[in-house]
Amino acid sequence: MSPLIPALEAEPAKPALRFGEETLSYPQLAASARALGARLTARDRVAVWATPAVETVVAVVAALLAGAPAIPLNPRMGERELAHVLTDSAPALVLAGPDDELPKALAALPHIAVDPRTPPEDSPAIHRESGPDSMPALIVYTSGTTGSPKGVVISRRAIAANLDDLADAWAWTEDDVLVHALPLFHVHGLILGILGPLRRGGTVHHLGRFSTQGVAHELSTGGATMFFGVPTMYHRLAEAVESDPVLAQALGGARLLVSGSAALPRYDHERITAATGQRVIERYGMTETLMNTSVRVDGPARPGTVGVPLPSVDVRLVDEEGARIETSDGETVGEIQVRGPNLFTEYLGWPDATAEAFAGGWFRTGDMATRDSDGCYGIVGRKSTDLIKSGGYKIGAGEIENVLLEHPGVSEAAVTGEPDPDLGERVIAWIVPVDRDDPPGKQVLTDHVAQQLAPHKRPREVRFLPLLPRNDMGKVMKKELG
Ligand code: MCA
Ligand code: AMP
Repeated sequence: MSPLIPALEAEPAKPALRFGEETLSYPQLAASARALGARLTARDRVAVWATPAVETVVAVVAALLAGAPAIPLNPRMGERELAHVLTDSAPALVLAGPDDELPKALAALPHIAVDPRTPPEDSPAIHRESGPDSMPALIVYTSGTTGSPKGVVISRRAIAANLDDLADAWAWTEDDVLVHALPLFHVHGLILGILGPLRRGGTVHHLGRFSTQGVAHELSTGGATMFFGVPTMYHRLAEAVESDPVLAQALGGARLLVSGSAALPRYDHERITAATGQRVIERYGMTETLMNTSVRVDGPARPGTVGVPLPSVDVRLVDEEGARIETSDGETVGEIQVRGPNLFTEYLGWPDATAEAFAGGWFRTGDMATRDSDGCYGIVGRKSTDLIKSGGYKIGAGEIENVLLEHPGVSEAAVTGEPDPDLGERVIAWIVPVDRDDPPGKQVLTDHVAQQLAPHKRPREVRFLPLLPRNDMGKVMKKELG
């Protein structure tokens, strides 16, 4: 098999990563990941406490070298979610930074403190990635419409094929330096944002936390050539850029600005282009499929579309009966289905859910789109009202509803997404209280959710109702809420 990160063998004398003041060169990253990798056993799953720090990258790279599937964990996950992920994925051990404080559920597992410093020369080390390309590399947890999140098993082959497709679409090379501010426990931040630059032999500068000034600084004086962000970040850049000539110049000078994880509204595209002369490129993907389409740097700009299929990805539109839509009129809407080496292997431990996700070998994304005469796809919405995208995070309504229903003051609960200029959508909880005259406090309910789930899943607003609108079958009609 060919290595996922060839530069770990070539060891160019250049920086691989920079997080704040901390920089690791390729030889340093290779040495620390090899030493840590030697302490891991192939095929034992390892949980990685995925803070935005150098330790997370060393841990993931070590697991890749050892052939141990890595499960990146959101360090802000609530108790319920963490307990679920640990039971569902049964990691053999946890990798975390030496100063990280782990919650009780994790502290009970065997644990290795990740040390990014160069190990002594005589310490045992793994020298090459081993095992077949089809081996699971990462298990990334993602929300579904109902129930708890599922572990999406992603192979090394899928990652390699997809990153090479993106390199082709974006003319991405070892000379690129990425400015990065995304979390490291999802596909966008971890695969595109970290493994992407490493596979190319390039460099990534992580800001730790997003700020418009941080992005401006890295693009203007920090040597960065590109930025990957979610639409919320671009919205904040668009808000700031009109009155900030330094930011305008920095964005204008970038080689590539890429947005994804949710739709970037045309208005934000236009504001950024007007202030900087720069166009933002959109690409479309999903945890289960990695990236499927992108606007190409060598193609037409097409703001408001997610571009054309990547070279090794087959994309089709399908109507309600499951028939392929042949027209490319920019109007006919169908579900996007995809096929290719980019697809996930399975939902960990959920064979039925895996089987249901496919139609004759095609993965059913649940995203609805049109295709125009240039072959560009335009996402128009989702099949399900039970999935919410807020700040680029996918949030399943069912998971939040289940937690709300456990509160003694809640009789019925429905969760919806409402348009929000900054977050894309914001989470709204609709509650039928047990006692209409004495409903639970709104803050009490959001705190209850925040304790069990990650902060981005907590409702921004709670609204009380005497009853939920239901159809004859008793199903809540979410479109009537609001
Ligand atoms: C949230 N907060 C609240 C409430 N809700 N506080 C009180 N009441 C509430 N109801 C808190 C948050 O915890 C946070 O706390 C603070 O308010 C600000 O929240 P917010 O503005 O939402 O977030 P932010 O911290 O400013 O971050 C915005 C962000 C972030 C940086 C855009 O949403 C983000 O990193 N998004 C990236 C998501 C992502 O990576 N998606 C990729 C998925 P505190 O201040 O304490 O932190 S992979 C994918 O989608 C596919 C593959 C793809 O195509 O990429
Ligand atoms: P996740 O499950 O977190 O990986 O989120 C995947 C979902 O994000 C997709 O199914 C789409 O609904 C959405 N998505 C990702 N990129 C885009 C984009 N550029 N435009 C619109 N929606 C997007």
